Amino acid sequence: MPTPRRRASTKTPAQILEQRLENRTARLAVIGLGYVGLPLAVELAQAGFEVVGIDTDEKRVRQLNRGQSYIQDVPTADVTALVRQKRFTATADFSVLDRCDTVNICVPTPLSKQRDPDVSYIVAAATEVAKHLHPGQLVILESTTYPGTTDELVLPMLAESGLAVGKDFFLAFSPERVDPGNTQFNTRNIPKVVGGVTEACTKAAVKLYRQRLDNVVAVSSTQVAEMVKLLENTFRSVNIGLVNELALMCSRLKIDVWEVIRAAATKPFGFMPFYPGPGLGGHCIPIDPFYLSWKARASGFEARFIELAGHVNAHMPDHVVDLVGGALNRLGRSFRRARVLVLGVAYKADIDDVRESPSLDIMEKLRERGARIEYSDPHVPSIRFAGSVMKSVSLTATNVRRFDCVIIATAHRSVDYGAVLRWSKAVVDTRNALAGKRSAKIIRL
Ligand code: SAJ
Repeated sequence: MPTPRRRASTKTPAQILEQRLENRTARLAVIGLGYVGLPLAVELAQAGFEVVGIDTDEKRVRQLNRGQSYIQDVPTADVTALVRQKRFTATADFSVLDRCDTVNICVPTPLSKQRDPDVSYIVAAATEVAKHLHPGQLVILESTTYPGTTDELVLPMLAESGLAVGKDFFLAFSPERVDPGNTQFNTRNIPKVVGGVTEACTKAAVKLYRQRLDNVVAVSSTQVAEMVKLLENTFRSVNIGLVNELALMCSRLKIDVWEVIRAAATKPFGFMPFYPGPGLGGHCIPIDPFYLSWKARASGFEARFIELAGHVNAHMPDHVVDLVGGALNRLGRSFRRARVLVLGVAYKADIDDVRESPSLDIMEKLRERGARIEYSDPHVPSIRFAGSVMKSVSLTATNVRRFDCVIIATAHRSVDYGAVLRWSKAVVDTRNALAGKRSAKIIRL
C-alpha cells in the first residue's frame, strides 16, 4: 500500500507522535512475537492501530499471516480477524520500521553458559531499530534485563543516528509481566510500569499504552522500571528458596512443612505463602535474579540473598533424588535398573512449558544412577531426553504398576492422585498432591 505523503508540519516530533497515537493513525511495530510480543501486538491492533509484528522465525510469520496463533493465551480467532481487517501483519523484514511510529522490543533475555546475562537478542533488535530510526519514533524495550541496559546499551546504539533522545526520538523501558496460562490477569489488565530516558520519553510511552491498557504506572527512569521487574521475580525466587530450606529443616525435625505453611497462611496480614517443590523452573524466576546479581557484582556489590536462594533452589532436585533412593531402599531396591515414573514434566501445574523444568534435572540424575526413567504428563505428549524422543506414558493401573517408584514432580489438576497412590508401590510427593492421604507408600518433600 503506497505510503500516503504526510504534509510538512510545524509541530514537534513529540506532538506529531501524540496526535497519531490519539487518532490511531500511528503505525506500531512489535519485535519478537512470543508469549509477550504476540499478546501485546494483538491488544494494540484491537485498539484500532495498524500493527506489524516482526519475528526472525519465518515459520511463525507464515502462521500468523495465515491467521493462526501458536501462543496458548492468544486465540487464533483474534489473529484471523485482525489479519483479515489488515490491522495486523507479520514479517521478518525490519525495513517496515521505516514506516512505523513506535517499536516495542519483546525478545528473549536468557543466561549464557557462564550464567551471565545474554543480551545478544536485545543487541540484534536494537541494531535493526537503529538502522531505521527516524524523527518522531518511540522505542520501548520490554525484555527483562539488568538495570542500565536501556540507557547504557540501547541508547548509544540509537544515538549514533545523530538524532537526539527526548526530542527527535523517544526511548523507554517497560517490564513485561505476562503470566502464561493466567486466565485472570492478561496483557490488558496487568498494570504496566513505564520509565523513559527523559520525561518526554516517559510521556510518549505512557501515551501509547494508555490507548489500550487499563492501568499505566509511570516511574522516573528506565533503571527504576528495569529494577521493578527484577525485584518482583527476585522476591519470588528468594521466598521459594526460603520455604525450600524450611522443608529441608522440617524433614530433619520430622515436622510436616505443608501443615506449617497452611497454618501460617491463616495470618491475614504480613505473610504470603510460598510452597516447597522439586526446584525452580520456567524462563523467568530461575533466570531474572541473576541479571540483578550480575549487575550488582559489576558494581562491586555481592547480592548474597539471590546467590543463596539460587543455591538452595538448585539443590532441590538432589534432595528429591535422595528421597527416591530412600523409597527404593525400603522396597529392597537400589537405583540400578529400578523403574521410576516422573509424574509432571512441565515446570508448573496446568501448563505445557518444560523450560528449565526441575523434573528434567531429576530424570537426568536418576538416569545417571542407573534407574530406568519414564514420564507421564497430560500437557506434554513428548520430550527430548537423553538424546532421544520420550513419549508421555498414559496413566493407567497397568502402566503405573510397572514402576518401583512414582515421583509427583508437577501437580497438574487433571490427574487423579488417589488412583496413582492406589496403583503405586511408592510415591515421592514433592507438591503435596496427596495432602490428607495417609499411607506408608507416601514419602513427602
Ligand atoms: N514455585 C515453587 N513454589 C512456589 C511458587 C513457585 O516451587 O511457591 C516454582 C514453580 O513450580 C516453578 C517456578 O517456581 O517451577 C516458577 O514458578 P512461578 O509461579 O514464579 O511461575 P513463572 O515462572 O511462570 O513466573 C511468572 C512470572 N511472571 C513474569 O515474570 C511476568 C512471575 O513474576 C509471576 O509472579 C508468576 O508467573 C506467577 O505469579 O504466576
